[in-house]
Amino acid sequence: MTLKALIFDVDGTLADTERDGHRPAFNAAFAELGLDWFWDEALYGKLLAVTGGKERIKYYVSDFLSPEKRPQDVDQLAADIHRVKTRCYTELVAKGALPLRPGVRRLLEEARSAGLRLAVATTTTPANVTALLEHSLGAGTEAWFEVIAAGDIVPAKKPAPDIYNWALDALKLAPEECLAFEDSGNGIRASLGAGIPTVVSVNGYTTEDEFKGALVVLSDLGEPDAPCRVLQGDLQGKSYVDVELLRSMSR
Ligand code: XBP
Ligand code: MG
Repeated sequence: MTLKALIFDVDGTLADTERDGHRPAFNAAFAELGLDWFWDEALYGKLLAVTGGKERIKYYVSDFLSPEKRPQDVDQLAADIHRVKTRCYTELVAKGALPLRPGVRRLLEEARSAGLRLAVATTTTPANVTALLEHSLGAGTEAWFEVIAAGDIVPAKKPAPDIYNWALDALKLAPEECLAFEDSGNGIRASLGAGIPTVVSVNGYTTEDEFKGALVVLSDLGEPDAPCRVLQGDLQGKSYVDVELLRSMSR
């Protein structure tokens, strides 16, 4: 089938947002709400096993807090924390704290010029996607993405394929007409679960994840003057990901 659309995950793929973005935003929300919780880098790496900020908070309460320290109404508390956290996160993004990863801007611009359709499929909250695109990619660039499938619009978050199936339905495309870009084990299980061939670019939290079935696993998408490293698969002698390579991969 002919490649028609590129579907991008957000956190860890467009930008390295978890360690220095979401994590400090969660900690700022805990402090603002008077909770003595603190998620350091190592603990946060464990908590990333669960996607979705509200779900991650509940996972922390159930699996990391001793019974006597667990709050009463966890659902309400998770919602309250998450509302504050999302404000903290979008404020952090607005300060330009989270630059795009290597190759992302170049590939997006190249894809647009080549007439490929663009979409987002992410577990994160829609407001976070808007903030990241506006402040890290540039004003008005949210319009580059025909479909933004994000957060709670589907009942089951990654690794369930729901968010990718939602994006395919909205694009009215078959999975074989698309390529997905992911950073994590949860993410690729979601994209492959929807039948979409997937390119992985790992980050500090995901290098040890399982990426069985990926087209390639890379250090990042690379730049002409900053080659990426190939961790799994074959980049056909290229040192960065471009549209020509993607077209040849999706044949
Ligand atoms: C990553 C996630 C999100 C973020 C936090 O999403 O799992 O939950 O960690 O964002 P993806 P929220 O890799 O699919 O972009 O707090 O808004 O969920
Ligand atoms: Mg991700």
